[in-house]
Amino acid sequence: MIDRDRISELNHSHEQALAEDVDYLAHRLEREAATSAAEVIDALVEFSVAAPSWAVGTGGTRFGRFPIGGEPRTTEEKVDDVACLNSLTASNRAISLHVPWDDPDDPAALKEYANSRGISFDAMNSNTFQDNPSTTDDGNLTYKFGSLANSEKAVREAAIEHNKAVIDLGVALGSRALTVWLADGINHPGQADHRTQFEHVTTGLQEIHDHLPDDWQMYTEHKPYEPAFYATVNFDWGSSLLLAEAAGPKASCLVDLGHHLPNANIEQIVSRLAMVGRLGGFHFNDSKYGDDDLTTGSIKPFQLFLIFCELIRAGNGSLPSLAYMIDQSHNIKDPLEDLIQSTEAVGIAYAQALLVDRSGLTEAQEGNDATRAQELLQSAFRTDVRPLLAEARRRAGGAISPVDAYRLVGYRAAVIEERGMASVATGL
Ligand SMILES: [Mn+2]
Repeated sequence: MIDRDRISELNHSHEQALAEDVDYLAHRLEREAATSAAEVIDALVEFSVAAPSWAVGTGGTRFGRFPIGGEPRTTEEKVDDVACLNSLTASNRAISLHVPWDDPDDPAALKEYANSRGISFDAMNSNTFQDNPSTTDDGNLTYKFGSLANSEKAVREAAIEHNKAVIDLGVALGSRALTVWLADGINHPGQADHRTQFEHVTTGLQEIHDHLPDDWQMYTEHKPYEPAFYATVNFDWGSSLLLAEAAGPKASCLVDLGHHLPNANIEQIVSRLAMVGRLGGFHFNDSKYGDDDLTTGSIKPFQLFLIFCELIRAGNGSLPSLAYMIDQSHNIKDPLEDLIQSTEAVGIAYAQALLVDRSGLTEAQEGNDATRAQELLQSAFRTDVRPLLAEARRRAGGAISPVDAYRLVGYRAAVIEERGMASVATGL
């Protein structure tokens, strides 16, 4: 964690300019927007997007990995990195674990460790896309041909047991949700039967759902392809919805922004899932071609804005309480800098969506005034709301300029000193 006094010292040189920017924007919004600057700042102070434990290390591609140094060696060190991130952004108050990449021996101690640093545990992620000796009977079973969809009953049972164990671990950590993303699928036409695979997954998810405590949620996360390149069992939002509905009342769909075929209208998918009460949460990232895991908002910021417009629509003017999480893999940048930028992008889209004149938009829609509707959306989207984000961070004890502050405090150099240049995060 970065000392609060050090952050306020770094904020000092930005404070005058920020106050002027916020003042200017407050006057403009009062004149032009449906929401005041004060309301947006309050909403941003409350907002938190979880950071994934696997994104604080350097990700790679199948062509290699270029470690940055000082990468977390343990789950505790991943928590330290997220605590550092949160001390700067004041909006990453939870970490999402991936099991067994993260498999603490003493969950109570880990919970205590994280909570003392202001970090709680977001949705747990079960991993059945690779063989893990602890969950595949020490190598006697393999997920090579799938987990919940596998043709062998013993493998399906091992995958179910693993998910139940992840729930139990999450309970000990204070988490409230399980996210199930499955690599299960088919690489070669004819290799397996589409319907049989889907029925196996449905049965497995029902069993896992029955293991959820009363106050838990389960999220089904779809993805069109990769690592299965011909057919994936849970390949689109329709399959995800069928699985969530079949699994039970605590199941809903998780939308990963990179898990759609090119040009899919993700905001419309969000609208549909929210309409039927099965929208569970998000994995934020951005992409140009496929599951590129690029910095959120770096490629399609307008899409991100339109998604938040649908969320505000679903919440009748405010953001619904869903699981909001970043899911990215960083190959070139310092992972923490990239998470700062992604967190900022999510906040910008949220703030801009709050500015939309919703009653004016409804009026334009009912009058079939497409021009007016576009004016209203563009007016919100073109507003530079960054001063409101900076002000929200400042009020919550974070940094006005978080990337600069991160560099000035020398966090990366300090963790390289402590953890070494060759440290590797578990799971990477
Ligand atoms: Mn994801």
